[in-house]
Amino acid sequence: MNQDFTKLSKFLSLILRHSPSTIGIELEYHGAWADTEELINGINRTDKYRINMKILEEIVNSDNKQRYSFNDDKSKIRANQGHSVDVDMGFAEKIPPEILYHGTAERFVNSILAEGLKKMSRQYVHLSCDKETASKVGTRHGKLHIFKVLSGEMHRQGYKFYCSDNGVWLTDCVPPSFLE
Ligand code: HQG
Repeated sequence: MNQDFTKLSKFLSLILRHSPSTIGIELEYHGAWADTEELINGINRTDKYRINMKILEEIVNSDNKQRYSFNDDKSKIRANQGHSVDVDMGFAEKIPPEILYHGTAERFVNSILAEGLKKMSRQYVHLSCDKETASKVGTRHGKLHIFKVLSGEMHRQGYKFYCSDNGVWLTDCVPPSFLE
């Protein structure tokens, strides 16, 4: 993806996860879908970016984390995870692997050990199935620390887990006793 597409993709994340009103659109509550045409028109109205269906398709297809999806006829588009707005993605509960990982910054470690992992501004706590992904997530925040999450044990004790279409594991919270 070239530089302009990276910026445009970040802007798409802002709209489709956090702030659709930035371009004067709304997301459907069920499924978090935006109308593709409204999205394109809304982005073009900002005068910051020029976008059309071809560019949007290229961003969706080339995104390194497969962050976005179209519906079947491409009349709607959404982010696969990461929302802070109140939407229902309709995720089905799924049995997690025995261990998941959470990458974060060292400066958050004491607070996390005391309070557990909280969803902060998002709808869920985000967990990764491999250390490499967790390290990329954590490095965004500062000096990396990776927590091992005893997800299998959490699940046996009744905690619910979901997995987004792009493979991010989600749960409501991780109490300190399930962190290593
Ligand atoms: C931390 C990216 C103090 C938590 C990634 C994290 C992900 C606490 C930060 C997705 C805490 C929240 C989400 C506590 C949690 N005390 N700090 N009790 N509990 N935290 O960005 O997981 O690239 O909302 O460790 O790939 O970093 O944007 O969550 O550091 O999947 O597509 O609070 O965002 O996806 O930060 O990242 P975030 P995250 P994209």
